Amino acid sequence: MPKQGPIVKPIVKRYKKNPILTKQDVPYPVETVHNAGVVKYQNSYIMLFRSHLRNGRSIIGMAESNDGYFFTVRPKAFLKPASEGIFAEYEEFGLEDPRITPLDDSYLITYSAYSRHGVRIALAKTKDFQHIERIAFITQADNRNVVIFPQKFAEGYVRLDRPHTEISPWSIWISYSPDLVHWGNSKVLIKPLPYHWDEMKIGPGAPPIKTEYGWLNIFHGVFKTMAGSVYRLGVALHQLDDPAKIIGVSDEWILQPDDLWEVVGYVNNVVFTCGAVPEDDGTVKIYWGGADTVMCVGTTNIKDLVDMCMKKSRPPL
Ligand code: BMA
Repeated sequence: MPKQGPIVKPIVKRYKKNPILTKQDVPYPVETVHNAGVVKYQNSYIMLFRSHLRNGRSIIGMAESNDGYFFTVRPKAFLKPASEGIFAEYEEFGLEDPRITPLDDSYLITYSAYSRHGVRIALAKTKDFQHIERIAFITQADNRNVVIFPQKFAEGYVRLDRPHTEISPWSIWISYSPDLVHWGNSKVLIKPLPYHWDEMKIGPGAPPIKTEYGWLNIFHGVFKTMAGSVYRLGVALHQLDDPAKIIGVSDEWILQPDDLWEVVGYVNNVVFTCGAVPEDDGTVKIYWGGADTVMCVGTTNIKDLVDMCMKKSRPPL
């Protein structure tokens, strides 16, 4: 028998019955179920997940749960590319990676819209997860992974986003808006760190979570290897009254592909989050897509994530 190595306690405790949602659970034909936004709505958990169709393009489905672990998928897709107007033109190649932010009496949904013009972010709104209203495109091409903070600040609405340029590739920026449609005053907050697990790209993941210590920002980071790229999750803490100020960025990742369905799938070696749900007992459920193929969940303590940001921080820029 091989000798047992040291037992290292994982930061994120994986749910034993992962994956929690796969294409077999979807009552219409899809090839994947992944990168879902999740939020608490009334007494249930709502999950908006991405699925590849057999033409390689994506649509968004919806599932509901009483406990955050066992989800039932609605019989019909929640959002498909629009068929007319400006939305049809920019959604032609599909909809990806939805994030949900509760704000006032509505839920804001940001998703990636793909078309021959590139990828950009659309904003939609729902009050009841039955009716959805498309509002506007809120980025230009090649700026995605937009997560909106769930409150209005003195400076207006605030979001984290991820523009990309050759000189400063794939970094996390902050932008402000008076009305959720027009965004500006952008500045860069966190960049990939050379020869670090996130050296190739970083981008916002789950919409920020308010804690007494600051805003928790669970993001993804990418490392390029000879066998392709590895997507992992990291965490940063932003100041409560001014989220442009970083308190700390954990030097270490909090989750990496380990389970078979995270290591092998539609895209190998990917854990990618679009949503996390804080609970009253100080824990948080983090939801992630495994290998762009299935949905998984795990729990961790908010205080443990905060400590990782404060005790061993890497430079944000
Ligand atoms: C990113 C996005 C995600 C995807 C990830 C890994 O660029 O496209 O939707 O999960 O790549 O393939």
